[in-house]
Amino acid sequence: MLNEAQIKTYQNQGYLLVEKVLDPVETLDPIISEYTILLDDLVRGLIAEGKLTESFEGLDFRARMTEVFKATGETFAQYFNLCLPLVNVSKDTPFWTGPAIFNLICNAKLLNIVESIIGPEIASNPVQYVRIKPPQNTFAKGMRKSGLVGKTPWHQDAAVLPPDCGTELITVWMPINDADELNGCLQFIEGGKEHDLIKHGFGPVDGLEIPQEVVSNREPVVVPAKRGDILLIHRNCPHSSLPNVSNEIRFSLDLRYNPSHQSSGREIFPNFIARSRKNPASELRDPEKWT
Ligand SMILES: O=C(O)CCC(=O)C(=O)O
Repeated sequence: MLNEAQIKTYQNQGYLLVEKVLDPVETLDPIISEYTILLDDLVRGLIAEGKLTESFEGLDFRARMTEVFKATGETFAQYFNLCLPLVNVSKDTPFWTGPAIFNLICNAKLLNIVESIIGPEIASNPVQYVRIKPPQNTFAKGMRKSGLVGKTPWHQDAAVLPPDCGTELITVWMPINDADELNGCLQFIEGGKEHDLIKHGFGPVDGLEIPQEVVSNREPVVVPAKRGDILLIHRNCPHSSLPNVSNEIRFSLDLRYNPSHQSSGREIFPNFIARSRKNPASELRDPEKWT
């Protein structure tokens, strides 16, 4: 659980870096293994389609993924994502809901920390994403660089939910590889409680974003995070990411939770009970049912 000082810091800043929460080998490596299998399938398919001539076998996940980005100029954002898109979903729309991701969503250490903020009845919120961000210099010309693959624009997470849903959404963001200033870690505008929902405009890339003039007079705090660390983000805390100007991918997950008596704010997708102290039998424990 978080201690009182950490909770206060979260409330004052609007975000909190909690270091060394997850065991990288036990918890994050299984995710890389799952994504390695996915990448294998992708590469096989691309070779069969003639979009790739080399399989880049023998490279680790990050290096191989980087080579595939470079060779194809495609981002495969939906292929790797754990969430369906909001529009144009068909039977064939790809997404990935493997057991390692499910186990992470239900990880007891994560849920203990989330419980410190939103209480013991916790639903996994379906607004959550995998982001595998290629180096900026591998983007093909004219490619749509949404926040799933490019720099994420300034926004508050509450802005993606209906304004009247009242959901006490909390974001748990975690790097699968270390995130730093070079490969596009997150940055924040401090003052969690002071912010109401800022009127977002429609940006060219991701749709909703806070207009530049609203944030340009505030000094953002850049927050690198290492494998195993997590970042808690209050739904009203303005944040964005830096661009990935390194030579390798930046791989992260942003999971979300809300008190389970509240609406998820995205009712078209199912959510599930990740923790219930009142009724533990209601917790979902089967990754296949989640899928
Ligand atoms: O990972 C990123 O680049 C952005 C994450 C983010 O903005 C979020 O989780 O709300």
